[in-house]
Amino acid sequence: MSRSPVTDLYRIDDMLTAEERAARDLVAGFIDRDYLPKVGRWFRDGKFPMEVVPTLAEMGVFGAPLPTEYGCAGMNNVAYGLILQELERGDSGLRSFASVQTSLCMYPIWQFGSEKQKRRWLPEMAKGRAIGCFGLTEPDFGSDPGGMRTRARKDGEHYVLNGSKTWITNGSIADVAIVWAKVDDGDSKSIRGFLLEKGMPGFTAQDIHGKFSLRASFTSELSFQDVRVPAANLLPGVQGLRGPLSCLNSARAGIAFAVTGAAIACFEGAREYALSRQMFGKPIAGFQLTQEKLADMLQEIVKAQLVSLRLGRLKDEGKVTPEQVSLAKRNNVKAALEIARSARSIFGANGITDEYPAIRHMLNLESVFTYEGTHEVHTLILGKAITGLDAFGG
Ligand code: TGC
Ligand code: FAD
Repeated sequence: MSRSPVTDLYRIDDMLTAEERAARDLVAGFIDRDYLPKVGRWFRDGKFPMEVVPTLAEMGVFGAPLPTEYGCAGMNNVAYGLILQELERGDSGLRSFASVQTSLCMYPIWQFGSEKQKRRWLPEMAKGRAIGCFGLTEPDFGSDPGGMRTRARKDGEHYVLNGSKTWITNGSIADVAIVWAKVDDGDSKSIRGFLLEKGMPGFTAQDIHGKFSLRASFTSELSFQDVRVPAANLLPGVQGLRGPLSCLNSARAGIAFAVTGAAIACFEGAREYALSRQMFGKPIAGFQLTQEKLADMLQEIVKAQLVSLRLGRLKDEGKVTPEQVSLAKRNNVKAALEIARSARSIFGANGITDEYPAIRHMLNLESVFTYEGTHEVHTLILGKAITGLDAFGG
């Protein structure tokens, strides 16, 4: 699914439709022309470049797989995955922005929202005029979100929210936050989703600083102190942990596609460098040990591409299962992280600078390994599917 004959050894491109290739190539052109020349500065400055948002919207990135009746592009999941691959070839921060907007914010509004909520938010979000975030993780409940402490108490025509969320992508720049909270109605403590709007009294967001990863992305803490949320802002269509976990299925499938973009950027950069860097009187690409690294990288890229393409097709046929998503996220992120580390070594000392892409991708992929379900959580999801035994806790 790469445009280069070297990374598309298996001619996977031939398995794509003309529309899928066109969606990918449009975004690839933007990344090469407008994003990659500047990403080093954005990463150093620790800021997400808001100026790229209108262009992403014009290319149909936000809400790409959602229906056209809400102003979205109505693409299939393979085309959407390929777009994410190109965004991540730019930087994981850029892809994260699109994943959160689409899979974690627009998707739940579309899947579980009222018609009024859909009409209000989806067209604006597709145009990039409204930004969304997704608040599930809490300081003491990351891998185990079912234990969350954030509470929503019914009070007449409102719910009153108290609690906090952390590690929330786009938190400080979001116009709307999907916040998952336990509704405390005496006996019933079901998890529900709420649409919190920027500026609601008692709702604040603070950026997290000191990150070495996902620097070109805003990551925030959210705090709720007696936030009065109209009952009309409750997502009516779902309750229980199933709600947020359904959104994660969609985002995790996107990540499986996306990380191949980071892997390709590392592989291509390392190959080019190895061909030009001379040591012991010849290009380092001519040493067998370097060739082994490049062969391992290419082999993993080909496998990851095949896994994600099959996953996308299953999703488009409505046949995908959470276990299939876990396998793809687990395999492809680990492969991409190992490729980035190996590419970094080919660049030698130069590889620790941001003049070359490997270390930035490597650092970003450390977050991707942890978010959207850690590598270990996906191991246990597969372990449960294989054995029927739940090894999570208790
Ligand atoms: P468990 O008892 O297994 O399930 C509770 C209910 O949820 C249902 N369910 C699912 N539904 C849809 N999709 C899935 N993948 C589902 N997995 C489970 C299940 O059927 C049950 O439904 P019901 O109706 O019977 O109640 O739940 P558990 O508490 O044992 O937890 C299971 C576990 C550990 C796998 C889950 O909690 C988990 O996935 N933890 C990881 C948390 C996580 O991934 N957080 C991500 C936060 S968002 C983020 O990282 C964004 S990063 C930014 C970016 O993407 O760029
Ligand atoms: P913990 O759950 O404390 O895990 C720590 C370690 O223990 C991990 O290695 C884990 O695999 C392991 N572990 C935990 N339980 C088990 C077990 N049962 N068996 C074996 N090992 C176990 N969250 C959101 O809600 N919205 C966002 O937009 C968002 N964006 C993020 C952006 C970034 C840059 C990062 C880094 C995180 C983001 N997250 C977001 C949070 C992310 O989803 C969590 O970090 C993740 O779910 C893991 O939770 P934790 O960090 O609390 O780790």
